[in-house]
Amino acid sequence: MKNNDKANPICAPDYIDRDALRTLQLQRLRTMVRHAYDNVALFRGRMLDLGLKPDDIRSLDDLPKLPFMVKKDLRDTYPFGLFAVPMSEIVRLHASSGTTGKPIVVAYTKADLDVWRQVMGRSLAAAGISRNDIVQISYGYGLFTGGLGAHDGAEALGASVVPASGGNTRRQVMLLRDFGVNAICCTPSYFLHMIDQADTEGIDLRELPLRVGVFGAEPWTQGMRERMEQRSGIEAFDIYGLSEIIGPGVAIECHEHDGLHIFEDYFYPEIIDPDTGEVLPDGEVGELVLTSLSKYAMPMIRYRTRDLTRIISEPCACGRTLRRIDRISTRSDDMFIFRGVNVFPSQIEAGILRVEGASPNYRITLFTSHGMDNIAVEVELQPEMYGDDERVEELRKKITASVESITGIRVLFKVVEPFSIERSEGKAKRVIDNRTR
Ligand code: DLL
Repeated sequence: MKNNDKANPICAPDYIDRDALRTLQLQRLRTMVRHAYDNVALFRGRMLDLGLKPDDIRSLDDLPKLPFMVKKDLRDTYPFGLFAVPMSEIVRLHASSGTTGKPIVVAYTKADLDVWRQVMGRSLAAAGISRNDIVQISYGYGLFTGGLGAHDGAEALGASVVPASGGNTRRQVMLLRDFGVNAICCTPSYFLHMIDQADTEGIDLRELPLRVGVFGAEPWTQGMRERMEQRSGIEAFDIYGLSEIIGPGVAIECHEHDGLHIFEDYFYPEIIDPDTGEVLPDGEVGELVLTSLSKYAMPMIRYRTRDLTRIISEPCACGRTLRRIDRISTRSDDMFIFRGVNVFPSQIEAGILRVEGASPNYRITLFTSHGMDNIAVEVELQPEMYGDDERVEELRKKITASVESITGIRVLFKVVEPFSIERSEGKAKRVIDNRTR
């Protein structure tokens, strides 16, 4: 059902008049800049270096004057160096493991948790979830923000929450069926795993009351959406967020599925040229920079996310006044350079899934041979094709051509046995880099 959330008071800010929104944003921004300046040494030092005082921020157009924050700032001040309130005010800590070394640590005051609960509640409402639904949360609970973030949002909506966490996929499928679950929140790769598990047990998810999936924490393509929706009968919603800013609930798709609405009353988006730091106009693709407009434990001002997208400012048919971002198909960190060509794993996924009969389970390995970079991509066979060598070879050729047409590079494809690629229960690791440099 479309726009069924308009009547829900929790969603009122999604339809705020844009002038009123800008007034609210400026007021919150000024409070945050003052709070960070007074309480975070790193931020104050950078402001002083630039000769800036909090009162110099008089309009939203002054935002680009402020210094950027980056992930390294969190690592350099590990664990608590960016906290802006005393520990007695902090009621929750989360951490994200990242790729190397120490995790980054994030913190919340009671007021911060209220904001998070609200934006996650609004997110789930935008996906058509209400107090009448049973919601299974299969993001990992713990230091990862996915589990508890989605949990609190679903509870705020008054839905019946099944806190399944990740793992034990057989039990997940059992819960989906036995509890008559209506909505599931997990990574898209984990949902694929559940679909496979259900298949193995002869359970057709399309026959269950399951109707909505809220998927995020990793990039996924339109092709992946189609596969999942077709095999499970659900409507899939893309949800975006990151620990540094709050966790899940920064942006979500509405029923139009044409970009993700950013909760701009709490998160101010900018797009910059990743090389020069210059702010780009709406519509142009670049790095997403976010400012948290109400985050007291750890204010993040002009935080460079490394995620590439563009801002869509045209009005959405759903009636929300919040601007949208395009699906985050990629992180600048995930890009690899292959023989001089920039390649994103999502391009390879898109190429594979354009081919009918290709499975969405794949793994990319980069390796060096005779001093040259090589890419090998393994794609699983659909069980029904197993043993039919002619069809398998035809599939391999089609995938090779499809990926070449998108990326411009010729990739070595290997079709492997069904279920031979390790399944993910959280964020999938799609690329293994064995190159020697
Ligand atoms: O992944 C928060 C989250 C949990 C979002 C559950 C959505 C659902 P981190 O572990 O800090 O936090 O990872 C954040 O994951 O900068 C993106 O690169 C990526 N990411 C998150 N959501 C999406 C998405 C959580 N919908 C990093 N599409 C971000 C693409 C995403 N990438």
